[in-house]
Amino acid sequence: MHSRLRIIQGDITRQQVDVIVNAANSSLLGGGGVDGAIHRAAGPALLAECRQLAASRGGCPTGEAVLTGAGNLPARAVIHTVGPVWRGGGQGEAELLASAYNNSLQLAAEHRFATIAFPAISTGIYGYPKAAAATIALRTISQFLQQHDYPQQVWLVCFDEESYRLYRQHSEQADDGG
Ligand code: AR6
Repeated sequence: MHSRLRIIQGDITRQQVDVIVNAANSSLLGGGGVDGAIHRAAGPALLAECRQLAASRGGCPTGEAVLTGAGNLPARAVIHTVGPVWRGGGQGEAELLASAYNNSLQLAAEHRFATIAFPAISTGIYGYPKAAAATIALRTISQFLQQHDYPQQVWLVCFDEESYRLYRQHSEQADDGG
């Protein structure tokens, strides 16, 4: 695993980083899971900004990412990305999940954010198998870090113990060349 990548367990809304990533949906108008938690913690200013973006650009396609302010969150900004809904793996899900990570990292690099925190995109309501998603997240982030100076630190924030253990396990396998 890349030395600028860290895996932690916790609540992404509480992380003291420059920017946190939201696992949003294409409407950008909020939802459950981490999206709901981020909107609750950020307050109404975030939803107002998302509504404006939704109206001006018609939301956010799967695999892409948009930037907003962070309302009451400790972070300075939020990147909203849309992961794929799992439909069995034959609908381009892996490429779309990698794009969600890549486009979020690209946006963070463009804005020179030093630190960014990601949730495990698509692994909740969207049903992406956690182990497969962990492999893609770790590989995509590591490759990006090899090629870019920004962001300087990436945190993968696992909400539950099971995800945390799985991500740790996969990062160790990657270190072993597996
Ligand atoms: N901090 C970190 N991770 C969290 C938190 C939190 N506070 N809360 C949940 N997770 P999900 P998706 C984890 O369902 O699968 C929404 O309705 C959770 O355990 O939030 O991409 C959107 O509007 C899981 O591992 O996102 C979309 O409609 C991971 O975050 C849809 O859900 C992602 O789970 C997106 O589904």
